[in-house]
Amino acid sequence: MVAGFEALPGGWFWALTDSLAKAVLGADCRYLDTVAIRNGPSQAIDFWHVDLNNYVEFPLPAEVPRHDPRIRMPVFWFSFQIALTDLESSEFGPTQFVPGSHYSGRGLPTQDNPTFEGVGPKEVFCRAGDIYLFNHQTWHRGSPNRSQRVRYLLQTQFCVGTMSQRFAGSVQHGMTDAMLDGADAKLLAVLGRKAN
Ligand SMILES: O=C(O)CCC(=O)C(=O)O
Repeated sequence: MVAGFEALPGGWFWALTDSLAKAVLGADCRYLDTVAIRNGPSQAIDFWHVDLNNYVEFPLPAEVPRHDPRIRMPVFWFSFQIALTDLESSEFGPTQFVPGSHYSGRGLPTQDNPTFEGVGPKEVFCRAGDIYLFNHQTWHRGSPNRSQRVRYLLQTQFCVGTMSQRFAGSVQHGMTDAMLDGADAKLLAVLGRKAN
């Protein structure tokens, strides 16, 4: 776990993530946590999954093939991933997603090259400093790091305000008063320290 709060008030990282998170989740969103992912050679979170132990938020019965594409699926929480090392080709272990799979209403049908409506995994190639957002309901994984380079990513998560209690037991921000010194009302609100 990386606390990192001392870098937040007024910093570029905070300004970027706070404004983007509010655009996706609404003004009442809450910051959850920031973790670092470090994958040495041949390491990865390489099993296909949706997050929270494959928790499908909008499951469908077998006879309903998928969610209606005209619906904009609600997003309750999501991650930013910020590459700290280049992930410019497959050997470096880019994150993989199965596009559209958050509309499936199902968990992973297979670990072997899963597809949704004929579309297979796509990789996110990026350079250190690039940032991408993803919905945890989309089938995803970190592909195996087949290089000798260590792969570093920063992952920062936000959720809608009404869901913040869902994570209260697992996310321990552990902020001291000194770390919050000078935090403005906006920052306190998104940390759940004060009503909006
Ligand atoms: O390492 C990655 O790019 C994916 C991480 C991941 O799947 C996760 O945090 O749930």
